[in-house]
Amino acid sequence: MDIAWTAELRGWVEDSALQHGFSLAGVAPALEADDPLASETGERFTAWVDAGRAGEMEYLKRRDSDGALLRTSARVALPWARSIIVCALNYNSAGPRSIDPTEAGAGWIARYAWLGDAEGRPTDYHDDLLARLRNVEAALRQRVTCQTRCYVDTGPLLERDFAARAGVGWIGKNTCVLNQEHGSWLLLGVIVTSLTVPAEVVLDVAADRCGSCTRCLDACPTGALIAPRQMDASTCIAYLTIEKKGSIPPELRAGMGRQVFGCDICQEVCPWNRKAPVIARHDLQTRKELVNPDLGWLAALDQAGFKELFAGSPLERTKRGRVLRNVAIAMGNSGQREFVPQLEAWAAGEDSALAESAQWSLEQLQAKTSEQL
Ligand code: B12
Ligand code: SF4
Ligand code: SF4
Repeated sequence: MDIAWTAELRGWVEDSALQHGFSLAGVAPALEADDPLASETGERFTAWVDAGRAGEMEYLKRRDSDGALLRTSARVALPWARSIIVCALNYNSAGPRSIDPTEAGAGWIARYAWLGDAEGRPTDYHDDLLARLRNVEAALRQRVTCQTRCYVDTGPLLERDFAARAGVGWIGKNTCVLNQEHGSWLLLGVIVTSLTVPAEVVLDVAADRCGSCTRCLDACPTGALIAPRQMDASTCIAYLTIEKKGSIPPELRAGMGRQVFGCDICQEVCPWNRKAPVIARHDLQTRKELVNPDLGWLAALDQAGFKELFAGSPLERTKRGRVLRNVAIAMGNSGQREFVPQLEAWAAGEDSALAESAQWSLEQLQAKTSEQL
């Protein structure tokens, strides 16, 4: 017999998530692919992939044997799925924003990658959230018999869509999940379950509170937010700096500014983040050395230095070569002539994407100097 959610079980699981360190939690139904609500999302996602918006992120384009994109419904890849527990962790810190004035020559690493443990060692949110989810999952399975699977990022499902349907927050025009109290500095983890959602259990759906605001769309330096809630990920700085292999299209480089890993701009300008609470936790600290890091310091990291600083952090997966490529572009955008020797050394090197990016940056600095003469 199918085991179903009750209002009491749902309240209990949400409390359990908070006890295990999450800031918010909720439950969303995993609807059948032909349910009108799910098919609307599925059609939107399919159109997005077909329009080339996913760039080179091949994992987003995975299909089942019938040709359906896995992410169009949780039930495509996980036919037993009936509901999704969505847990969110606030990772805001008291640190500055990338749009605040700072030293010339400082780069930017996205806020979520600043996280370290109590001793200041790098932490990857995937590991941290997964450990917390597994505790909630174990507690749930002690209480009821059901099938479960935990994911942070890696599951074949649209986490933000489920977060909105679980009442965790609404999907802002910048495509991020936003909560009225916590803003959008939230990382998501999900527990897929076989627990059904009976009609009498009313689930929360967060109301859209973006109103007439368009600050995120106006602030995006590369125009990646092509319409409210629609991103061309292939031009988003987070994609270019984290996911894109090889060379970055030259026409997008100036817009990248000083971003070395990820991009926070469309969240920093959001009025809902002005009063977002700051994470106050012993086990998740801000690694201050990663806030406004000096580009020259990042450039000087050899393989061993990179490993010491980033092993176990989200930058590890992007690897040193791609991070240096981003540093080279940020140097070109900095207007700082002091970076010329480093760029010349890279331009003469063997890594073709790095050499070509460094050459581009040398030309930017040259053009800037000519302008000033
Ligand atoms: C691929 C990916 C990216 C790509 C593409 C992002 C994108 N917007 O699609 C890139 C590399 C650019 C990226 C960037 C970032 N990412 Co990312 N990313 C993912 C990943 C792995 C898949 C997202 C995906 O499927 N995108 C495809 C698009 C089409 O789907 P979607 O973003 O979910 O968009 C849905 C809504 O827009 C919705 N929608 C559109 N219109 C409407 C209208 C209504 C009424 C409704 C209800 C819904 C709706 O439909 C879409 C499909 O359902 C998820 C984890 C996961 N498994 O879901 C993390 C995830 C979305 N990323 C996350 C984060 C933190 C980031 C960054 C902040 C990192 C950084 N600082 O650089 C930036 C934020 C950029 C931004 N403005 O979104 C978090 C988001 C948390 C949050 N609060 O929203 C996630 C959930 C990871 C996690 N586990 O916490 N990311
Ligand atoms: S993360 Fe940066 S580049 Fe991407 S949509 Fe937001 S502002 Fe634009
Ligand atoms: S900046 Fe404005 S439009 Fe964009 S997500 Fe925030 S409230 Fe919504």
